[in-house]
Amino acid sequence: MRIILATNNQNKIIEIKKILSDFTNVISLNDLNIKVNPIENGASFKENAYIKSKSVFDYMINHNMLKDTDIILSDDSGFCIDYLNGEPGIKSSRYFGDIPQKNKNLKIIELLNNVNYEQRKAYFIDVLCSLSKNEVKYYEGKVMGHVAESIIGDNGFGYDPIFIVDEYNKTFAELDENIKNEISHRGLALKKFKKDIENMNKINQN
Ligand code: ITT
Repeated sequence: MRIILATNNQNKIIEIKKILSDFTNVISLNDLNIKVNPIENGASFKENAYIKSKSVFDYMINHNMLKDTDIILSDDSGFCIDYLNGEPGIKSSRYFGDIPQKNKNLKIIELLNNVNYEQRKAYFIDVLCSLSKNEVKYYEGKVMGHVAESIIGDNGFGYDPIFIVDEYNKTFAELDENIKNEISHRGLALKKFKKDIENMNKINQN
């Protein structure tokens, strides 16, 4: 069984490969020389995740590359802030347009200037779509926190330096990557995916 990661985000690939390190055959699009650029015009994380997996699925079918046991795994994720009515949400990667991530983080801090702790509530959400020739499945993970008042920490990527995770009262960018992967939206969704695969393998062995 190959698990093909349908993402162009290198940071996600690093995290997912680490979290799925028990599986030997986790492959990126680069590894297979697959070039896709799906238009994420779905109305939800779930729809966008499906669009990503399906674009790779179609590419592989068209190029005679898809094996019966292949799983195409995509991830649509987002940073949702109460005060901004859930934004950036599904627009997280294109929020404020094509500017450096650090500037996006600074703009969010500015938008929330003088906003109280309660209204700074935010969460990260991740919806995985696992697509094979036989079935499509979804797995969700969510982690609660607050928007920081400044950029804190050097680890991770994206909005990590402005997301204070409640469980640790630290930003994701301050946490060791293993801790982030243990508690993050992506880590939690992947844990469910992993369990499902392990259960399926057990059934197949019996
Ligand atoms: P693919 O569609 O190719 O997977 P993407 O970056 O466009 O890559 P998303 O559509 O899921 O992926 O965008 C989610 C954005 O939310 C992402 O670009 C980051 O800015 C942010 N994000 C998601 N997970 C994050 C995390 O764990 N830490 C920080 N920011 C994150």
